[in-house]
Amino acid sequence: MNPFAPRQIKLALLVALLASTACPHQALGQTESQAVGQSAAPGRHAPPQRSGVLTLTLNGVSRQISPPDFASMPQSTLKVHNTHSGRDEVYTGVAVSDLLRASGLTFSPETQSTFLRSYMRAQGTDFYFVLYSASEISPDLNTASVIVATRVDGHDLGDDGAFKLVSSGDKRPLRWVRNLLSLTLATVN
Ligand SMILES: Nc1nc2c(c(=O)[nH]1)N[C@H]1C(S)=C(S)[C@@H](COP(=O)(O)O)O[C@H]1N2
Ligand SMILES: [Mo]
Repeated sequence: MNPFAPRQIKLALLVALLASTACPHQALGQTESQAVGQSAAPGRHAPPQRSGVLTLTLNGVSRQISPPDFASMPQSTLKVHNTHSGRDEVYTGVAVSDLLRASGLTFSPETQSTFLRSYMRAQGTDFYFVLYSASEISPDLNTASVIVATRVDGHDLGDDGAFKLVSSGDKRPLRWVRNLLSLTLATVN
């Protein structure tokens, strides 16, 4: 049969059209670049997939941290003004610097050269992710606080999940990550 018969071409076009209209964002094999910039419609969040445990990865070694682990760590409080909601909020949780310290990473003259070119990638269950430089999350180098919050205003985080990354240094809450799933440290060579 002639492979270029008009019927075959029409069929191929139809198949291609159907494939392209299938919602790519629902695909399980979603790539990071597709996920970047995705966000819920203004004022409404996508149905949240709640975060349960946090995966902390340092030097390629991952550690799972659960809410009970968090409760046993030193608690930090962060008062911030959420310019998105227009409200003042008080978050409590664990400072990222304390999490990193517990995994062996602190700023010191010995770690300085690596530290200054390292960054942390914070990702939510919806694949939304942001970067912080290691210097930005170190109280030795920065006045801002960055915490993994587990509570806000005395109650749990609700739809924002078990964990939410919050920083006091940002003027807008764009790098606050709801339903935080992972924190991954990496160094630029
Ligand atoms: N997991 C996750 N966190 C996220 C986002 C997102 O799409 N997913 N959007 C960010 C953006 S762009 C903003 S403005 C704030 C809004 O947070 P709020 O709606 O909870 O106030 O959350 C940030 N954190
Ligand atoms: Mo936003």
